Amino acid sequence: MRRSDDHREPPQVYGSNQIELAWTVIPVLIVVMLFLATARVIAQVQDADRSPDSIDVTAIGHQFWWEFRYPGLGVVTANELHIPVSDSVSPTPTFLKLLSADTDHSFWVPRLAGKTDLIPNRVNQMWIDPHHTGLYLGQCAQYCGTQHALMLLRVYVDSRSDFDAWVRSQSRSAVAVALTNADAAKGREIFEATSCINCHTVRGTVADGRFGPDLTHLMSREEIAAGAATNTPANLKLWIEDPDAIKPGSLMPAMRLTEQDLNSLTAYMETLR
Ligand code: HEC
Ligand SMILES: [Cu+2]
Repeated sequence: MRRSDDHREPPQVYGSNQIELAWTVIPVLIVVMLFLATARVIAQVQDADRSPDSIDVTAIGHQFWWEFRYPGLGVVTANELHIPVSDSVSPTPTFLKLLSADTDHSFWVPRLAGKTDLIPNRVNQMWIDPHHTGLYLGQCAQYCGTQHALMLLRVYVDSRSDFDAWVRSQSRSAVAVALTNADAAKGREIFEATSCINCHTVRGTVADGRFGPDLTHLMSREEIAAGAATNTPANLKLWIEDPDAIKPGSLMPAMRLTEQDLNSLTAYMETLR
């Protein structure tokens, strides 16, 4: 209660330099620390340290499959990416350059890294650094058309020696087959006389199309059509007869071949090891 005869004002305080300095400087220091910590993490995430043993892969998204090109190693494959294992002592991360041949796709292997989109007319980059060998499953994570859901991918993380052996066999041209296997030889003739060669490459033959997967080492893959079916002779034959039976909406046409031609073509495909 105020006494009625008390007309004095209470002491007036006009700021405190000490307090103001403290509550300005301390938050500024906190922000600077957060900035430095964030910048460090961003720098680490954006660019891994390259080792002389690191490999580069160009991944190209297509409706509805993945093309993997290894510049410098002479390897072109599809849907099943092989990379060498890394370790924490001397990391050998793999660097991916992501492109698209048609529309937006997204490279997503949850156990290896977050998603990165593949955008037409744009080059995106990412790197992966797995420390355990094995098979890592992934899929396209950006809706890209009818068969977006069957645009799966497999990443095989191999030991260095397995990877080197894989590169050696993949960089070979298709072996000039056939002389021994009449059916396969017939199949090769049909293949080379049909529009298969406009869409597919088999290195060492006239086939040099790039619209569909490179078939030079087709039999080294466990699955066909980006994970739509396992790579068995029956599935291969069905695929060539009518791709829509396995993957409705795929961009490979049914070629309306005779039963005999289908058998020969399948026999030829099976020589592509
Ligand atoms: C108009 C282009 C086109 C023609 C012609 C064509 N293909 Fe394809 N082929 C494709 C495309 C695109 C794919 C990938 C489809 C997918 O996974 O969605 C494919 C996939 C394949 C596959 C599976 C490859 C893999 O690695 O999964 C085989 C095998 C194949 N084609 C064989 C043939 C044969 C044999 C012929 C000729 C009888 C032929 N193709 C004609 C476009 C074509
Ligand atoms: Cu896609």
